[in-house]
Amino acid sequence: MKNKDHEENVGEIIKKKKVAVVIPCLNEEKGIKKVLKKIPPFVDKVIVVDNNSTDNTAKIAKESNAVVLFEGKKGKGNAFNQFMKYYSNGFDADFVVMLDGDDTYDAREMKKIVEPLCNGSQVVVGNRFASDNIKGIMSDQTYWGNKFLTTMAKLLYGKDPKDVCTGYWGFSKEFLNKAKIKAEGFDLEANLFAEVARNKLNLGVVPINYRSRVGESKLKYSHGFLIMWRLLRNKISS
Ligand SMILES: Nc1nc2c(ncn2[C@@H]2O[C@H](COP(=O)(O)OP(=O)(O)O)[C@@H](O)[C@H]2O)c(=O)[nH]1
Ligand SMILES: [Mg+2]
Repeated sequence: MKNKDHEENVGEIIKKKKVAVVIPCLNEEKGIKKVLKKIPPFVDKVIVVDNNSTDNTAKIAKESNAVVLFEGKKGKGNAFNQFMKYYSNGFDADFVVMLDGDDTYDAREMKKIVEPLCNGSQVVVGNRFASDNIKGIMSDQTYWGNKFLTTMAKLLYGKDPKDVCTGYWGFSKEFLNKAKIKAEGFDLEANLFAEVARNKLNLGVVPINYRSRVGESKLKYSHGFLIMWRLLRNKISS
């Protein structure tokens, strides 16, 4: 009974909050269509940040009533910073959820990310390692690379993100008002985590499901070094 009351309470809180979703997207016409169909009804606004996709990503997003922001410089970090500019120029939201446009993260699970924000977490990460059959989805190299980067993040920052490279994040206003993101590309998530630590914010970790992507990944193994460097340089400069 207590749990049920709590569930209802969180549902009520979510309804009263303004929740926005940001999706960095480059040539994800197949994925974005699926993701947008799964966005839960409590979400007030969806923002897709496009980098001159050569396919129908922007068109599909606009047709679904998403705000489409344009970023000229390639990279997921640059796309996120374009959203940060939009946010600091007056776009108001209590909570912002970020996920990929490739349908690897389940938009229907978004409540799992928002719930800890309602309960006081200032940032939330979705942990893909809790997903069934994760080793069947990620190659061994990707799996162990992600494990290694997460251990490095934990050792350097004294805080355990469980999955530092996850693409499913939830942000509070406190975080969005304080975070300074220098990452231009796939070091974005490492930078987000470093900013949680630098600003001494509390981090919630929730188990999520993860599936194979639609379309082609832009991530290369060499990006592992970029992520390592981001973890190190932010630690050194903090
Ligand atoms: N706007 C924008 N989005 C990007 C860029 N690079 C990657 N993304 C998006 O960032 C998300 C994560 O990229 P993805 O290729 O799925 O990487 P992976 O999840 O690590 O395999 C996807 O939604 C991509 O479309 C970029 O240069 N610009
Ligand atoms: Mg992806």
